[in-house]
Amino acid sequence: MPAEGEGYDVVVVANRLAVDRDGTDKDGHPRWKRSPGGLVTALEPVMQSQEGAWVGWPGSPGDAEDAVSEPFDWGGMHLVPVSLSAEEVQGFYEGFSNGTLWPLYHDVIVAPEYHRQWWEDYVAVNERFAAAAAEVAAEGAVVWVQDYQLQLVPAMLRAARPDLSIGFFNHIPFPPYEIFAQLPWRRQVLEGLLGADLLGFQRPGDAQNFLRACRRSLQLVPRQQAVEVPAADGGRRRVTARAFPISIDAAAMDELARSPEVRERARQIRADLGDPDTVVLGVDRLDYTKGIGHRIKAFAELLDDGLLRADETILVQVATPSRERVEQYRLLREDIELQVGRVNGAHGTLGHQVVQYLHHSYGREEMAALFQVADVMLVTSLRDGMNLVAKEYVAARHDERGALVLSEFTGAADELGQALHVNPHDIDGLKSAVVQAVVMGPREQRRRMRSLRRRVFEHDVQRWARDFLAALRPDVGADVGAEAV
Ligand code: GDG
Repeated sequence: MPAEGEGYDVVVVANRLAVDRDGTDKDGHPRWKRSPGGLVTALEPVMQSQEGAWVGWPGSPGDAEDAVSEPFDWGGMHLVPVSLSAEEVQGFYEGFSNGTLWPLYHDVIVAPEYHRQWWEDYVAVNERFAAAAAEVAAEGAVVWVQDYQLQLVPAMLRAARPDLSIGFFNHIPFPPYEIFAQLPWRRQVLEGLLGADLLGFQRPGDAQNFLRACRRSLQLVPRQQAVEVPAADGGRRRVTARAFPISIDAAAMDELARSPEVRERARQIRADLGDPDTVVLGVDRLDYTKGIGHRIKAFAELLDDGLLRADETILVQVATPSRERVEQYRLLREDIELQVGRVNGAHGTLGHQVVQYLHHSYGREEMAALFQVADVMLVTSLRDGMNLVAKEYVAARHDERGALVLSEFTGAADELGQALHVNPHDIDGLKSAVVQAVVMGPREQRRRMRSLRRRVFEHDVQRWARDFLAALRPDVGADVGAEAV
């Protein structure tokens, strides 16, 4: 524990730091830029107003030449890097997090691998994150742990620092017990999570799955979204598990999309695509949970059937490179690229590819422009905690045009009732929804888009952070995004 009167009142613990490395300045010091993504946006105001620290991995192995291991201050936050060796990156991150937990928690779309060495790395790295948080948190601080990579941190932290208020948010689904039960270390994971006071999940069903797992595996009886566990002082402690659906910084996306540069870029993209009647868009990390193959299959069949015309329609698929050192992701890339090649081979003409496949990552401006070009947005995840892309599309459509096709297996489907909901496994149903979206008239687009926008703007990421922190510790929650209220 820090000396009396020292330390930080709010501590976020996440796999990644809030900043990304941006080269080195002329004096050889590391330069940093803010990480993209909603989490940093949502938490920055509370971090700045409340003496906040952020604990996370800087993104390159600790034994790399340019590794950073000393804490530093940046953008009004205190940043605490946690070093991982190259072996730990492999065992903890690529292995246990992305080769075991990710597929297990996404309904075993691919088979999870169970390796005892990966588990040992996961435990060791979670210990390091917990120790770093324990060292910087002030007496009675709030610590908010993020995501499936760090499920053991709550209990480890509580053992070291029973004075803290500990929250945890799971960004991905929590699976039904029948699937979770495969995990050889299921008790340890549940006990790790139960170190928190408040556990946040994307959907109510995820929270229920967690509570059912506690009943089945630990014989704890849930009551009113909570279980009671033994406390260090010999008494009982309540652990609450509830849904707090995450969102985006809707106002920021709206402002970006309205900017003259982005609008001009949207016009240019449409012209570069040959001014087709209909642009259909997909934007995803190249991940097997996102149903990219299902969407291309449906699109290809619509071309085969003559229900879409290759000279009038284009599918733009941005597939952002992701987890490229994990075998399943390499195989997925090969499958998708083969599929794209086949469709273009069958339906393309000289100078015109009907599927524009882009294996790159783009800046936010380009994303906002692409959203405005898209007459139809396709989100066909087989399983997805929330899916922020669906919400970003809505926030970018200030013109109230466009149609969103949305998988019912996303958290976003619970909130976005006016999207066209699909079961991506049902290829015929998916094809019908795409056709319905393509032919949807402007009046219906507007009616649906207005309702979608209302939801996304009222439930933005600032509200998500405020609601969570207010439930964990009302004195802290009141400050989050206060200027936006
Ligand atoms: C996990 C859960 C949950 C993507 N490519 C580029 C780019 N992106 C941005 C998107 C969006 C974010 O990345 C992806 O968020 P998603 O929610 O769609 O999906 P995951 O990465 O799987 O996120 C998910 C989320 O955590 C939050 O809790 O919703 O269910 O799986 O913001 O726009 N951004 C830029 N260039 C790209 O090429 N700038």
